[in-house]
Amino acid sequence: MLRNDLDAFWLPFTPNREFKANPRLFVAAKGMHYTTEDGRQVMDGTSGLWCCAAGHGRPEIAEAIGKAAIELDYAPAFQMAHPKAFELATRLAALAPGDLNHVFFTNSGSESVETALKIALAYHRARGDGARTRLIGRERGYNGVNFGGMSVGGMTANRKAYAAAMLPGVDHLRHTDGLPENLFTKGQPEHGAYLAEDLERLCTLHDPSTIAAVIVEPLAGSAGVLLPPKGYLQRLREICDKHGILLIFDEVITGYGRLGAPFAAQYFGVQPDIMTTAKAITNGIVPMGAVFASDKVHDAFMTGPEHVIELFHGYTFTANPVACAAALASLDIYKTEGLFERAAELAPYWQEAIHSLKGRRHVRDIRNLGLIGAVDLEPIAGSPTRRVMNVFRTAYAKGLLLRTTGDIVALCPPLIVQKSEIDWLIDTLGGVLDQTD
Ligand code: PXG
Ligand code: PLP
Repeated sequence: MLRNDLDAFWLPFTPNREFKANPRLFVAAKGMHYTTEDGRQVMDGTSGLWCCAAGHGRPEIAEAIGKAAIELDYAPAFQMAHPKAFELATRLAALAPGDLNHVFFTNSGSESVETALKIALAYHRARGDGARTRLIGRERGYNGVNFGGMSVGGMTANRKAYAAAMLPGVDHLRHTDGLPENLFTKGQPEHGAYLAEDLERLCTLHDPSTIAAVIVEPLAGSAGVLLPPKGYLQRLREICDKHGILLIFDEVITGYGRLGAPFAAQYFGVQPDIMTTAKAITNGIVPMGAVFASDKVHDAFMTGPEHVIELFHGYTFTANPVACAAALASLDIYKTEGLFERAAELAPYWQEAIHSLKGRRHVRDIRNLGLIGAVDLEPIAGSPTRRVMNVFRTAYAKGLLLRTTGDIVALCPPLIVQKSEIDWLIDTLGGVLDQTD
């Protein structure tokens, strides 16, 4: 490949010069595997980027997309609509917990987060409580990369170059990772529900009447699979209720079966007021996101004169017909193949498999929930992420795609994974750890 061919594409979240000196290209994908440019099979340990729950190359979705594109290529969603948008919103609302009955479509997780934050602010204003302008996020939270999500997010590297452009009036809860008493816990950690009291502290500092919403990932994926301690999310919900604050769950990773329930809200039994999703809504095949709002939130907007727009927000590609078709076909697969139930059934096997890596070289913690796992490595002193990148490259050479963040290996295989494939994945990773300095 000519160097010129690689020049124009500026890769996201990638060291471009290093990558272009030694590029990794996929040219096809089917089931659990990618095919590389040089014809190798690579097992997808990460469902793309947490997207491809039903595995790759699903003809049902591709056919639905093709049919939709021929039938109705594009329809505006401002002042117009098309039937599939309503069908999909109704299907999604039925799948969502409690009374999250209203769906606003976006094109990514980042847009879903911006939408949720704007709905939260506008909700309070619509109720005559417009002094509630503060947003509370969490350290090490990943809520996408646009200005709102970056501001409420807590990923230092994603924030530092834009310090002057953060939203005003944002504060952060502490994260829930790293309590020594929780190391190597199988499943949800026992200790640390008290960390939710941070929200009371921020309420005392700012006065709760100034706080519009709290946004957290029920399980933080991107920062390295940080689990909520037992009782933590319940306590956040109680404090929000006490003070009239909206609770937003960012379910961009946890949505659509990853934990063995449709959404993490159902898995943990905690009801948010607003929920953001994307990624697996279309099995990753075309971009789409969906924000869910409760009856209370939605209905607060439906009070003024009926000819006036209630929410000044939306995207050109909101409810794009082809994306709607892809999402409907994906939901069909999830349902007919019982993939959410399958994830729940496989979770104990996955848990034992990943925890079998305890005691291997460099491993300082292992975490898991549903079909998510993380192997947390001791960094090389003075050279953070170098070791995990070596693990990543060696695994890739052996035919296993991992995802890394900090010095953490994150794993989230497609929900179609077989037990024998879990065994191979864990064996391969163990071997790679043994041979990595
Ligand atoms: N919220 C959460 C919780 C996410 O995980 C976003 C918002 C933003 O979504 P978009 O579609 O705008 O990227 C995300 C995205 C990783 C990884 O390796 C995670 C994400 C994206 C890319 C890589 O963990 N999460
Ligand atoms: N899974 C998916 C993807 C769905 O869309 C639905 C319902 O719409 C369900 C599960 C729940 O299925 P059932 O109503 O058959 O219990």
